Amino acid sequence: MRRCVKCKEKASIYLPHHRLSLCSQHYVEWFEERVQRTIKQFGMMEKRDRVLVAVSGGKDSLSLWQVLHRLGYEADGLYIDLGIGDYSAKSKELCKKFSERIGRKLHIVDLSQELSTIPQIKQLDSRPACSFCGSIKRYYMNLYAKKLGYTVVATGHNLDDETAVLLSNVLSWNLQYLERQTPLLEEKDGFVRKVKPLCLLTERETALYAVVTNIDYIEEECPFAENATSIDYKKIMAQIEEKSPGTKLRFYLEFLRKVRPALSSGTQPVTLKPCSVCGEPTVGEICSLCRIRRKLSVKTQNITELPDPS
Ligand code: Q46
Ligand code: ZN
Ligand code: ZN
Repeated sequence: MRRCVKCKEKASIYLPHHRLSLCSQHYVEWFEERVQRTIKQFGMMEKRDRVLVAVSGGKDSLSLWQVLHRLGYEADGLYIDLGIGDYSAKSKELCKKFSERIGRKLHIVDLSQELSTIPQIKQLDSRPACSFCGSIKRYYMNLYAKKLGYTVVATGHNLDDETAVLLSNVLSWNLQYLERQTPLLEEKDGFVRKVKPLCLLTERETALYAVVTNIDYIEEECPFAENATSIDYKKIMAQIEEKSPGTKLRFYLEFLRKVRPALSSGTQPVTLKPCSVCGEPTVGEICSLCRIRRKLSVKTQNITELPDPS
């Protein structure tokens, strides 16, 4: 029988890549300390910062919100209602309930009012929903963080998310994306600082934390997620991790330690300028969100210009 390394009681959790056995109570302590250490290690934020946590109703973002709150950070939530049927309705309710539970404010952005819902945009965009949904979410997170006076945006990306993206970027040698892959993006050119305090914790570890601390989170996946290529990369990484525990953590940390610094000194920094339509930072003339908005308005015009069937 495995025993908790802290209290010697029966362990309920074993973390193979740390060779660590813990009881539930000490697991929660370990998890929260690891988040705090990650924040310190990368200089992500200070207690004086105002933090906006991007919450989706899933285990990662709600766990992150809870940990930051327990660690004493001034952390509120931002939920973007993407209008994806029951999935959005249910996840919004869970976020509201959770914000009441921890007594912190939840800001809600309704995409149907701001732009259009993800399923509606999907009808006129041939790309996988996740590719434009991701940039829409980043746009509104940044915009609302600035509007509401937050100094940091925190997202619940975990080690599995980070290594899946890293593997995909390495396989295509996308140097520009690799250079931007970091758990801390400093405030710059109209972007609020962005941090990923769960980047050294696996999906399984976050799920355990959510279960042990009774977080009510949405278990269903977004209906568009099944087409996401990142799922395949996650599966590959999981197979390697199974055979050789610790690979994911090593892959990610060694990239940050050895490869990324060399990349940032060798690549040309991307120049950003204000979008000529909305003024938000972008690499081109018009930002991706305004291009979607333009497509939507063309479509609406076409609909209104159709002859009256009567
Ligand atoms: S919400 Fe949006 Fe995700 Fe759904 S459409 Fe893809 S990116 S999967 S985290
Ligand atoms: Zn214990
Ligand atoms: Zn724009």
